[in-house]
Parts: sequence; C-alpha cells; structure tokens
Amino acid sequence: MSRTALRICPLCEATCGLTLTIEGTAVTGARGDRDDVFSRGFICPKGASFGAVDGDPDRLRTPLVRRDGELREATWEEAFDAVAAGLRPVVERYGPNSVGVVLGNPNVHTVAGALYPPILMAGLRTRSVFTASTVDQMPKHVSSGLLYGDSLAIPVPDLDHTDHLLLIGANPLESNGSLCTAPDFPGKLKALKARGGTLTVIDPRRTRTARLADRHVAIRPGTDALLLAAMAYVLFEEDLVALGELAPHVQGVEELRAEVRDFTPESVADACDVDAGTIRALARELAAAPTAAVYGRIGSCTVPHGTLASWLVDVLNILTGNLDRPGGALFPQAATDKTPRPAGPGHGFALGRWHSRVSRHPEAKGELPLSALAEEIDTATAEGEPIRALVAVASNPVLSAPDGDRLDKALGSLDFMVSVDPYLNETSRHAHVVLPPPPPSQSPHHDFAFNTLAVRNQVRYTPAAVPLEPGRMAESEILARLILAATGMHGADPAAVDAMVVDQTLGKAVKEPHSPVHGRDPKELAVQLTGVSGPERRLDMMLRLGPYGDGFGVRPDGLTLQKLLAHPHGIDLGPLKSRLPQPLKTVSGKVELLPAPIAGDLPRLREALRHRPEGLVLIGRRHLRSNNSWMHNVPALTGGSNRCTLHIHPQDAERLGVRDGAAVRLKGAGGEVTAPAEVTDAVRPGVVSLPHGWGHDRPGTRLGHAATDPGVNVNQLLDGSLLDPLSGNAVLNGVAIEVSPVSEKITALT
Ligand SMILES: Nc1nc2c(c(=O)[nH]1)N[C@H]1C(S)=C(S)[C@@H](COP(=O)(O)OP(=O)(O)OC[C@H]3O[C@@H](n4cnc5c(=O)[nH]c(N)nc54)[C@H](O)[C@@H]3O)O[C@H]1N2
Ligand SMILES: Nc1nc2c(c(=O)[nH]1)N[C@H]1C(S)=C(S)[C@@H](COP(=O)(O)OP(=O)(O)OC[C@H]3O[C@@H](n4cnc5c(=O)[nH]c(N)nc54)[C@H](O)[C@@H]3O)O[C@H]1N2
Ligand code: SF4
Ligand SMILES: [Mo]
Repeated sequence: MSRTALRICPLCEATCGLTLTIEGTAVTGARGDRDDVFSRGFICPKGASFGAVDGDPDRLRTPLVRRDGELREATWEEAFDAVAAGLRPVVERYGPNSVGVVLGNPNVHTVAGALYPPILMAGLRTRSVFTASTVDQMPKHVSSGLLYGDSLAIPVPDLDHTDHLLLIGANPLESNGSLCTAPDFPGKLKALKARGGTLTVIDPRRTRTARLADRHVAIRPGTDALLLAAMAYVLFEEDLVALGELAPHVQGVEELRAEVRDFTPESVADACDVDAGTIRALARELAAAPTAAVYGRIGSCTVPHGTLASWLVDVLNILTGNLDRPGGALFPQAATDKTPRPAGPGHGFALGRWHSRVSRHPEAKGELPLSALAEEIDTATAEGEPIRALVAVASNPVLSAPDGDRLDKALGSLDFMVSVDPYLNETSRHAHVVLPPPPPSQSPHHDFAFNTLAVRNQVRYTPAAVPLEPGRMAESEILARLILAATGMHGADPAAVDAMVVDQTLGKAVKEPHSPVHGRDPKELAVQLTGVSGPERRLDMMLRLGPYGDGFGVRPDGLTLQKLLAHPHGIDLGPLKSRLPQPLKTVSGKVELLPAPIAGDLPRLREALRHRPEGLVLIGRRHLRSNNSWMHNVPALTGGSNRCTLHIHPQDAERLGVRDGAAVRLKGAGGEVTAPAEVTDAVRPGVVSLPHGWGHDRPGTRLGHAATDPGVNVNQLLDGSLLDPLSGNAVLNGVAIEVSPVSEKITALT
C-alpha cells in the first residue's frame, strides 16, 4: 500500500514542492506538486531522485564515537556524553575562541540549521566562526550591508516581470538559481523572451544559460568589476542616469560619478577582453529597457574584486532607477521576517570589528574566512590560542574550501571535533563524535532563508513525510542537545532551548512600540503558541509576529502555523513590491551609494586595469545533477556528463598537446591534481574549468558509490591566500594555473 505526502525539496535554492510516493517508510517516487503555490509542479532530476538521496544506504543510522582511535557505533546518550566531555575542558582551559564552529551549506536547507546554530554561537561566545558564505556570497552581504545598512537585505531580480535581465556569473539552467529563489528558473527565462524581453549573459563559458541569451559576453574571468564600473561610467557620460522614484532615498551619486571616471570602456576593454563598443551597448541596453534587472552570482562573488562587483551590480540597478521597482530588483518580504520597523536611520553595518589571529583577516558579518580555518588550527601565535576543538554542522570544508590537504591534516590534530552530518566523509572522518540527522523525509521543512530571497512572496511548511525511525533523533533535538553539551548544561531538557528563545523573543517584542504585541504579557502570548515541537512553536511565533502575522489576535486574518497547516500547498503572498525606504538601516537612513570601505577598495580596482594574466586561468562549473560535495554517492545523479573533467578550449589543447580524454596535470599555488581533459569550445580560450566537490578517495570514509569515481579536489589547486579583502571571500575563479599533458610514460609508472 503506497501513500503520498508533500515535501518541499531541500536539494537546491529553488525550493520546489514535491509529492512523494511512500511505501512503508521508504520514499519510492517524487514528482512536482502541481498545486504548490510557488513551484506549480516544476521538478528537476535531483528532486526526482529525492527517494534515492533520502534512502542512500551509506547514510549513518546511529551516532559514532571514537574509541581507541576508531569511530564506532554508539547510543545518543554516549555520544552527547562524549561531546560534553570533549568540548567543555577545551572551553574552560583555553577560552571561548579555542572552539571553532563551521557551518556548511545544507544549514540553509533545514529547519534545524536555521533555528539552532545562532544559539550555539551565542552560547559558546566564540569568534572562531566560519561558514560556507566565505566561499560563496559574502561579497553580496558586505555590499548590502554597506549600501543598505543590512547585510541580509539582498534585492532579487523580478524575473516574472522584467523586460531585460543581465546575468553575471550565474548559470541557473544548471544551478536552478541562487540568492534568487525561483522554481523553474529556466521556464522564467523562456517566458521573459516570449514576452519580448531580452536576456544578456556575461560568462567565460557558453553555458546552457548563455545559449538561451540574446547576447553572450565571454568575459575574461575575474574582471567583471571593471566591466560593470565601465558600464556605470557610460551611464554618467551619456547622461543615462535616471534614478526616478529612488532619488529621494539615495545619497552619493555625484561622488560616485567622480570615482568611476577612470573606468572608461576603452580603458577596461583589454583587461576584460571585451571590446569597448560592447560595453557601451550593454550600458545603453540596460538604460533603454522599460524595466531591467542586473543580477550577479558565484562568478561575480568568488573573485578578487567580489565585493566591488556585487556592489556595482546594485549600483547599476540604482543608476537606472531599477532598484525597488516592479520589473527591476526588489526586496522580498518573507512571512518570518521581523515585524517591519518604521523607516528611519539605523545602526549601519560595521566591518572588521575583530580580526583573525594568524593572518589578521577582518571579520565580516561576524565570520572569519573559511580559507583561514586551517591556519587558525595549525598555527600558534602570541595573540592567543589556536582552535583546539571544532563543531562542524553540515559542512565538508576538506573538499569545499581551499587547500583541503592542509585542512585535512589540521582537523586530524584537533583535541576534539564533533560533526553533525549524515555521512562519514572527507571532513566528518576526523570527528571524535558524529551525530547523524535523519534523512529529509523524516524532517519537517520550511525555508527560513530562501523565502527572503524569493521572486514571489509566499509561505509553505511541510511536516515530516515519514515518522522518525526508531533510534533516530530529529536534527533540531540533536542541535539543541549539542548546545546544552557545549555550554555546560549537558543533560538538561532540550525543550528548554526553544523555551528560552521564545521567552527572549516575546520579551523583546512586547517592548517594541512598532510590534503588534507591544505592551502585552509575554507569558500570555507564549501559551497561545501551537505546534507539536519546539521548532513548530518557534515557527508559529515568528509567523504571528511577522509582516503578515495575526499579531497574536490583533489581525485575526493573519498568518499562524494553524493557518499554514490548513494550506498544505502553501499560501501565496503576492508579487514583490516596492519597499523603500523601510528596509534601510544605514546611519543616514538612505541608500549610501559610495560607502567608505568601497571607495577605499577602488584604487585596487584601478591597479587591475593594468593586469593581464599571461597563462591559463581556472574557473569552476556546476552540473544539474550535482550538489556541491555531497551528492556523488547517489548512482542516479552521477555518470553521463556529470564528471570531474577539465574543460579546455581546442586552441589551448592544441598548443599544449592535450588530447580529448587524455589525462592532464594541473598545477596551482596549493598543489597538483590530474584529471581527464574534455576539449570543448564552450569554454573561452585562456580559461579551463574543473567542477568542485570531487576528490572522494580519502581512506576512512563511507561513500561506497562516490569512491568508485572519486574525481579530484579542484580546491587543492588553491593555497587559501587569495581572498577578496573586504569580505574575506575565497577567490575560486580566475586563478592562475599550469596545465600540461601527462605523458604516456608517467601514466604507466603511476
Ligand atoms: N572551487 C570551488 N569551490 C567551491 C565552490 C565553487 O563554486 N568552486 N562553491 C562553494 C559554495 S557556493 C558552497 S555553498 C560550498 C559548499 O560547501 P559545504 O558548505 O561544505 O557544503 P557541501 O559540500 O554541500 O557539504 C555539505 C555537508 O553537509 C552534509 N549534509 C547533507 N544534508 C545534511 C543535513 O540535512 N543535515 C546536516 N547536518 N548535514 C547535511 C553532507 O553530508 C556534507 O558533509 O562549496 C564552495 N566551494
Ligand atoms: N546542480 C547544482 N545546483 C546547485 C549547486 C550545485 O552544486 N549543483 N550548488 C548550489 C549553490 S551552493 C550555489 S551557491 C549556487 C550557485 O549558483 P550559480 O552562481 O548559478 O552557479 P554556477 O553554475 O557555478 O555558475 C557560475 C557561473 O559563473 C561563471 N564564471 C566563473 N568565473 C567567472 C567570472 O569571473 N565572471 C563571470 N561573469 N562569470 C564567471 C562560470 O562559468 C559559471 O557558469 O548553485 C546552487 N545550486
Ligand atoms: S530545482 Fe532544486 S528544489 Fe526544485 S526539484 Fe530540483 S533540486 Fe529540488
Ligand atoms: Mo553556495
């Protein structure tokens, strides 16, 4: 007897609604939920493989605890005893910063990952915090922090209504979109073209997205900030700046005009390898479109001028009057956003409030660069203690961060490490305790993070599709118990963690004049919360205090968890709307177009005008059936074109004597790897591309299928020293690299 259940897909940022087929406790099928208010039935091959991802036999079923050097199965009680015994002495002896926290990408794809890590970090009071953001989108957070005073205020392109979309360093036909949550991104691009709109793609590769475009500009990697600055120059020079309704909310336009004066199209053309005429055309097309949106992603962030490029993306939207207007780039308003406060000046955004111990990298958004994790563990300095214990949640930095070999060794030297991870992989194999969360079918889902980045305001919640298997523990309870064990309250009731958050949040809300619950009794509010678990009660609280909430009875039609549960396919909250000036939290209360740290970084961009890489540069790529480092263990999602090969242009291949299919050696600052070449003109001359997340051949892992075709770790080519200085983001694209054929003789020897 089979049944069906709804489940929002957690496998990428598109957040599609799925209808799962379930037999007993196993997920045997998945299709798109046609009634989902947001995704309307869309599904991709990863979502269709939900059952295989969920049921992977290599997923850990019980905690593992290291005894006599070996990880062995243990009870939950033994595991948390070991966590408390491992972490507390380190904190007590060496202080809070000696315990590091590393948070990986799937935290933004789980309820537990959204609700508990902030409490863990506050409880530990550690500054040794590292996340996937600094190998990803930290430049965008910094740019938003500086422009709008809020690092989380990220405008998203209004895909459904725009007339002109300029995509920079993004390949949504493979990635399904990022910092822009849009189920069926491909369909939305096709609809844009069908309604007469235009699509421009800037990417060194002719990607599947670029093939859809009206114009594809194959830029030299790492030079987008120069090209975008030149576009801003053209807007000023040709009198195309038109802020429109934005004008009263923006300061610094004239100062900006002066700063971009050096970046003429002619002066950047050589560095970008894009002719000046094309750059002028890009600017004119942007200005001429009735509405337009500029959108940049990985290729614009993980580069030496990532923050400047991210800032310039918004600058172009602002100068053309496209920020905050329908058809342009808008600020979403999620159901779990805080109660909107009245518009007015805020505290602004500070950078570099403290620095990393070894290389003195400034913090950004409370985080240190993931690239610096290895040295913060393996290098002693006079400033303070190195990291001696580590808490890793949903994180595989041995593959996803630069110089995995060094990190691999560093992790092996820790006094104590705990991983919350479903797999024994390249990173978790170093843990003293591994705490495995249940598979996604056994977890509830709500997109706390992605709804704040969605192209349409909507809210959905799916309870667990399958009950927790005996012996399993919900990830929320795992993290709550981990918090207790790490903060000296080992053994206390995990429900106390949620109760504390509820107390604090309601206690604060009743004191805020703009809150719908201003002046009420927090205890009276707390008893009104519904939900079968701590996370559900917290979701209910956030919904009720949020912008669409019932305000605990003040607006009886408003959102509550009960109402959401009564709408299993979600509730549509309408298209994105203009919101300025309310989201601004800058000290001036305006959009600060030329913030001081940005102005301070522009001389470095001027330097780049003179820079011409001589040899080949490396960039990455994603495949539709991949997901960073953790989906190579699912047979249905591997093979075919999803392989760890080096894309190289025929001209470069010929010059270097590289044959299609033959092994090539790649040498970078961090090391060497060998991969098969795939000769293709999809990548531009002078550029080679290798995907990340591979290199599954380390001993002590339990990834049976992934190990059969391990690939190589592209990040071993990096030494971790290349960063975008403002954000601490790793430079992963546009990196100098040497490529040489592996001679037959050497192949025979190895
Ligand atoms: N060269 C290069 N490197 C890159 C990138 C690139 O483009 N090029 N991209 C970067 C980007 S954008 C990112 S976001 C990072 C990603 O890098 P990471 O943040 O390391 O994320 P993943 O590689 O996805 O690994 C996720 C880990 O979480 C575990 N996991 C999966 N599901 C769950 C769950 O439900 N709960 C828990 N607790 N754990 C789970 C997996 O087993 C795995 O160990 O990689 C970065 N690295
Ligand atoms: N299938 C799949 N989907 C995913 C993921 C995955 O691993 N697989 N990962 C998820 C994650 S964590 C993220 S952050 C998103 C990322 O989402 P996207 O940013 O859309 O991801 P990519 O496909 O890496 O696209 C980046 C593009 O930038 C180009 N590029 C590289 N260097 C430069 C440059 O210097 N300038 C310009 N203009 N372009 C450049 C690359 O050729 C590539 O096509 O994808 C998410 N979705
Ligand atoms: S596009 Fe993303 S969210 Fe949608 S089914 Fe595919 S992996 Fe899941
Ligand atoms: Mo990412």
